[in-house]
Amino acid sequence: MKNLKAFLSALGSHLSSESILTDPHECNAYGTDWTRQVANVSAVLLPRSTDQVAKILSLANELEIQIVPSGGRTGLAGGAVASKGEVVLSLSKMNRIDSVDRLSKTVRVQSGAITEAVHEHCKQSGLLWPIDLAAKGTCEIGGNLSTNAGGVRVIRYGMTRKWVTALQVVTMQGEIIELNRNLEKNNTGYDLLQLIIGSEGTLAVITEATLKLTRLPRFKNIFLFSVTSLEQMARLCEEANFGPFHITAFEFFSQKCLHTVQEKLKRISRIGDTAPFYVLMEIERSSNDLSEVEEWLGKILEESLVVDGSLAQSSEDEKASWGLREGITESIAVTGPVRKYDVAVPVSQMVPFLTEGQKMFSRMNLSIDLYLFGHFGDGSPHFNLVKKPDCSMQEFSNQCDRFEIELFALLKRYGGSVSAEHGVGNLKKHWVTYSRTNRELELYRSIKKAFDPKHLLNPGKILDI
Ligand code: 2HG
Ligand code: ZN
Repeated sequence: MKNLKAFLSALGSHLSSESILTDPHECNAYGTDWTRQVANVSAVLLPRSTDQVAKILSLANELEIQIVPSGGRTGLAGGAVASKGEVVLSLSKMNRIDSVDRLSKTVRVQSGAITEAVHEHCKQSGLLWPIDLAAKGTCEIGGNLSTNAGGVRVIRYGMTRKWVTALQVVTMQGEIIELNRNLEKNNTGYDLLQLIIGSEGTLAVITEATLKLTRLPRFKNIFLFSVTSLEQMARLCEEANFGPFHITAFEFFSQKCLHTVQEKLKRISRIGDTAPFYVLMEIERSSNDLSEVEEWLGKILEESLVVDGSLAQSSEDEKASWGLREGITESIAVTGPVRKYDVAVPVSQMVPFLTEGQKMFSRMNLSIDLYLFGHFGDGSPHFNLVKKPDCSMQEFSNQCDRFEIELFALLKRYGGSVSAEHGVGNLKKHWVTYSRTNRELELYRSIKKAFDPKHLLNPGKILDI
């Protein structure tokens, strides 16, 4: 990359030598994410402070160096991929977590803090940052914010953007900006904090955030259900909406997903595995008295709203139940090459959409396996296509492309979105027009230009400029 040498040597007086990596093997590990795209990274920078980030960005802007911000790199849309010789700016060393402010129920953290570490920290004060996803042990707060991550509790708490009261960001010109001053109410015009959240590192680099917290649920229970059909699943969900509790997760998976988690990860289900679909439902209650919940479960079983249903009796049971749902991505990853679709439709359209999607898949007669799972209660299913051993890589890729066209056409008819929670990255950008109008995209370009006129920050993500 042009000017790279000059850039790194200028940085030498601001960053220690351990904060600058140039060994290609070491660097490339920072240039990919869970999409496993091939990385091509010129250098990796590991700043320890916001001032260092500001220095890096202002120098990069001056010397026209392309920068890819990076967190835990667990993304599934290629938002943190550096494949064109960019310099990766990793926030991982900036992982400070301040003490919890119990009065305002907030905590200030740096971007590189691991999501699960933030959970553990807040738990000691009886509080929760309610963004919870299978990657929580590895993903970082900066990545959660940049992608407006979803996860398994959106049905109760919403997406990441609801749980932030302030951000510190650095622009490509190296300005440090504090957004929103930790105010719960700040009704003074455009909300730049919300603009940055979900912008996938294309507008500015998030260095710190004040996260909004809520009380830890007092009593939680986890059910596993098996159902005969999607219709039955929808009836169960509707019934649960009016049960004597709050639903905190309503997740589903197909029999194929269950069998794969059982086989590849040796996870055990306490209900049978012969039904076509399964539901993991988590609920929250304010009282310790389980009788109302047991009565509700009795009614569900009696009215045959499910094939089988079971309430976890111990924390091991609970962990085992979540292990089935949260192990799906990992078990699929060890099964074979995979193409992922993370789409959204109105919750009321989940049954017809998924029914048509499955029929379409069968009709196409592909030599691919379909794994269907996701967040039923949020209207956000995941279609994972996995290569069969006897299908060549080229054939797999062609067949996925054919399926993709049909899936997105169906999605369009249902007024859905091509990305529910994983973001656009470099994988979904060609389909953005299915979810956004041309006028919206024109405005996107103007916004990008206002922040980063030279197109140096996370180039080729969300949009080609
Ligand atoms: C989940 O819901 C994640 O577990 C990953 O969003 C989905 O692997 C996937 O397709
Ligand atoms: Zn998901």
